[in-house]
This record gives sequence, structure tokens and C-alpha cells, in this order.
Amino acid sequence: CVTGPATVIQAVAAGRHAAEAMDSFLMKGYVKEQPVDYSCSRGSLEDLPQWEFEKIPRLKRAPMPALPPAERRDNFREVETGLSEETARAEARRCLKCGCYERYDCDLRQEASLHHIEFKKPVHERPYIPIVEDHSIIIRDHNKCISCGRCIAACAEVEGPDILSFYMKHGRQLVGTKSGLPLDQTDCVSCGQCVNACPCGALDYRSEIGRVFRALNDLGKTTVAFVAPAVRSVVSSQYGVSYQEASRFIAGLLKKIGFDKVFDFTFAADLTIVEETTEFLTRLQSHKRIPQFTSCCPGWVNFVERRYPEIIPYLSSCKSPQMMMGATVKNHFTELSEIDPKDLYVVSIVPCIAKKYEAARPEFATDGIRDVDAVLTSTEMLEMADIKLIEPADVESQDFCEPYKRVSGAGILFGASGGVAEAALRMAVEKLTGEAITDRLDYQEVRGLQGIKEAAVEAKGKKVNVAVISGLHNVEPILEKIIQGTEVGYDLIEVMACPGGCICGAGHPVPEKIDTLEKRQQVLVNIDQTSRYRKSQENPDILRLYDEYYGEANSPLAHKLLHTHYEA
Ligand code: HC1
Ligand code: SF4
Repeated sequence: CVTGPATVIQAVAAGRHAAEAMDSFLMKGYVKEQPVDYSCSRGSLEDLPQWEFEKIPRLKRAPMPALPPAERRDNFREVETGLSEETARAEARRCLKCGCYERYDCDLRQEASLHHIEFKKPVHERPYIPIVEDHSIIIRDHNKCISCGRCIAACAEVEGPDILSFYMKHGRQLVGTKSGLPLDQTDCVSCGQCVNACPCGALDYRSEIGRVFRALNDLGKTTVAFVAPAVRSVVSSQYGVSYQEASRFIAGLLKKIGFDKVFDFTFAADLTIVEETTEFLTRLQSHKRIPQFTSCCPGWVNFVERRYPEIIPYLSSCKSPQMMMGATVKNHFTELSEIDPKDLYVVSIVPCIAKKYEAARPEFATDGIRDVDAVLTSTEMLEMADIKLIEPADVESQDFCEPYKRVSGAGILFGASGGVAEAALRMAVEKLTGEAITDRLDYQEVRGLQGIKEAAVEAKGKKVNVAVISGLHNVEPILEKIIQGTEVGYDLIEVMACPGGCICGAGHPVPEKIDTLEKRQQVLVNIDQTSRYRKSQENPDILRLYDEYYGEANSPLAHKLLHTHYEA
């Protein structure tokens, strides 16, 4: 809470115990023992008028189901001593100025209490510093910053762009950019890992909940939600839903929140595989612009555009599944259902903050109508369910809507690092051999959380070498080699900016509070293993979409709606 960190800093200046408190707090830091969540959630949103939603700092993790044990609450002794269970509960949920919701979830505060730091009103009130809004999505509030440096470490060591640093101004140590330029003029990739690393709400991203509620309340709009593959793993943990039921539960949850139509953009992941693998096989044949890099992660695309523009020709020209789904819904679905595109409000639900940035790119709008009108993180979706007081028992599980109802297990795998490559190999090998593959669908070698993975596949005497990278610092040596003209020995390279892929996206609740990355990945693998269709190219709804609308993969219409270009 706001006075908490400020007081700890004062205490650090004053004595050894406090310094120890800060030390152990930092040593449990994001990088070393990732992922420990020092963030806190907040609540009482239901009491606030709707127009206020956008001003509220967001929840960083799902609401806590119960009060923590008394021993833990005892560490908050200056507030809680002798409180009854009921008063403690009310106290815990009282909205705190930093954006905290459950005060017992503040590890910084707990750590300080363990070291006998008394929380008192600071003797000296620091002057207010205006909130810095030098990025379209990420905002910084220096008044809450405790100079822990976790955002700086997350940017340099977790994700890789390494663009943040401390600087001094008016005698205060503040977080800014290394170059001194506004954040959106640096190599920031908008992944938001700095936001998730911040323990005090000093970094935050813009919430789109308010605009989505307004659209849901607008009777003139048909609202469509579509949900990314990785979201089901978090929903499964959050609501205690089995992996078999997770997809249908999300469809029911979104209907309950108020959307008219609910689609799964795993469908568009299947579409991406058909488009991107066709493009890959064409390049492979001519051996031009090989290796082909995947282009579905907007953090990675931002990185290439900003830091390695020489690599642009090697990127697949495919839009990401999010933007393929948006373009398909705004064109094909509106045509089919005779809805004017301006009356259709499309919301994508993702684990990713860079997807907000992606959807707002000018090339993804026609005549001022965006292909995707709003992007909610999975955390924002959970908040909306919270605001509407939706309990799991209120949710009626159901199928996603026609005409994009069926999806493949290959598309589901997109949500974790290696999934795009695995799905692409399931199609590439079939196309290269001309035979249906039934025995070799699993590519264990590209699964898991390691930053660099490889696979080699023989198909009709042709070897296809694949690399799978997550964490942008892991891809830089390969990019340098390509730029120098050195052979890297790969044909296809999947890159995801976040370590482990989208399951670690900064729009998800921070892992370890409600689950682990391994568990999130396993949910996706389990869904794939038990899917009726395990290859994107076999999805009957995809085949029908090509028959009725796009013609064939990489057709002129597919190029117009499903492919893009990049800016240096
Ligand atoms: Fe991802 Fe993707 S997998 S980028 O991680 O290609 O966000 O889940 O939605 O677009 O499908 C994120 C996840 C996501 C896209 C797909
Ligand atoms: Fe977003 Fe996924 Fe890329 Fe992370 S890895 S920036 S969550 S798309």
C-alpha cells in the first residue's frame, strides 16, 4: 500500500532491521525466484459507477478464495491485533490507495512486519509526481515506486529488450528509459512483463473494461468475444474446472458476462497454420527467405521492427491469429449474418498486453472500423466476472458458436512455447510426404519451458530443422548471425517474447499464486491429446471456410485479409 513502501524506505534510512527487510524482499525477487507475486489484488469494484472502471488499477491476480491463516495475518499486527474474523475479512477487502485489495497479500508489507517495522504515517510527505503516460498502454506512477528494480530486471533478464534503468530527478531515484526517450520511442516491445514484476502498482497497463461494458450495454451493438488458447489454462485453475471442461466453461462465462456471440480464436490458430505452413513450403522450395520466422507474437514483431529491421523479410507475412480472427469476423461473419460491420463490436481475450498494442495498429482498421475493437487480458476478463458477481455455479458450460465452433488440438498448443512449431510440423510433414500422418504427431522436443529448443524432421528425404525460442534475449545471437550472412541451420523458427510462451503472458495473473507455468502448459497438452481433431488442416470448419470464402491457402482474398506487412 502507498504508505507501506514509502514507510519502508524511510525505515531503511533509519535502521538495520528495515534494511534486512528490504534485502530479503529483494532477494526473493522476480528474477531469482520467479515467479513470486508481490502484487496484490483489489476489489469493491462492484460498488463503483461504471465510468470509473477505467481509472481503477487492475487486479494482478485472481481474487483470493479465503482469508489467509491467522499466523500470516498476525504479521499485520499494527492493524489487525484482536480483530474478529468478520472484521478482519472486511478489513482485508477494504480498497487501498495503491490498488491493493487483499491487504494480506502484500508480501512487502508482511516482510517488513516480520522484521518488526512499525507502519506509521511518514514524517515527510514526498511531493506528488504526475503519472507518466509516455506509452499507449503502459503507465508509470512514480509515487508508488519503491525503487526495487524488478521492472528493470524483468525487461533485461526475463524478456530481453533491456530498455529501462534508474535515473535521479529532484533527489529521487526514478525508473525511466535508458535512452531518456519516452517509452514508446524506445525498443519497448509492449510485453508488459515490467508491469507484472512491479510489486506496488507503480507500473500498470490501461484497462479496456470500461469500453467493453459500454459496448455490452449498447443495444445497437452485436458483441462478439473470442478467446485465446492460453486463457483456458488460467480459467481452469481459477475456477477449479477440469481441462476437459475448460473451453466450454469459458464460452459459458463469456455469455454470462453478456456477449452475444462467443468464438474460440484457436480456430484462427488453425487458419494461421494453414496459411503460414503453405507460405513456408513455398519458401522452402525456392530456398528464399529461409529461415522463416513465425509472426504471431506481437512482442516479437515489435522487437524485429524496432531493433532488427533487417530481419523483416524473414518474418512470415501472416497476421497473428488474433488479427486473422478479427478480419474474418468483421468480413466473413458480418456478410453471413447480415450485420453492418460498424454495429459489430469485437473483443479479443488474451494473456498478452502487446496484443492491445497490436490491435490498435493502423493497418488493422478499414475505414476507421477496427478489426478488433477492444482487447481484454485474461485478468481483465476475471475482473469483469468479479464485477458482475459471477460464481462458477452460475456458469452454464456450452460450445463456442457457429460458424467457427470446431478447433484442433494443434491450435490449442499455440498457447505455450513450441506449440506453433509443433502444429506447423504436423501439416508440413503431411504436405512434404503427401501422406496422412497418424503415428508421429507429438514433438516432445519442442515442448517445455527452456528458452531454446530444436527439432529435426525427415520427410521424403528432406530434412526440416526447426528452432523454438522464447525470451527475446535468446534469439538475439541467431539474428546477429543471419544479419552477418552466416548460415544458422534452421528452416523454421518460432519465437515468443515471453519465457515459456503465452502461458507466461503479462496479462495473466502472475503464476504461482493460482498455478504454475508447468500446470498451464499441461492443460493445453491434455486438451490436444484428447481432441477429436489434432491437425489444423483437418478442422472441418476451416475446410468449409476455405470452400465457401477464402478459396485456398494464400489466395488473393486470403492475402488481403489474413496477411500483413511490417514497418522498419
Ligand atoms: Fe497467444 Fe496466439 S498463442 S500469440 O501466445 O498465436 O496472446 O494464447 O492468442 O494471436 O492463437 C497470446 C495465446 C494467442 C495469437 C493464438
Ligand atoms: Fe504476448 Fe504471448 Fe508474445 Fe508474450 S509470448 S508478448 S503473451 S504473444
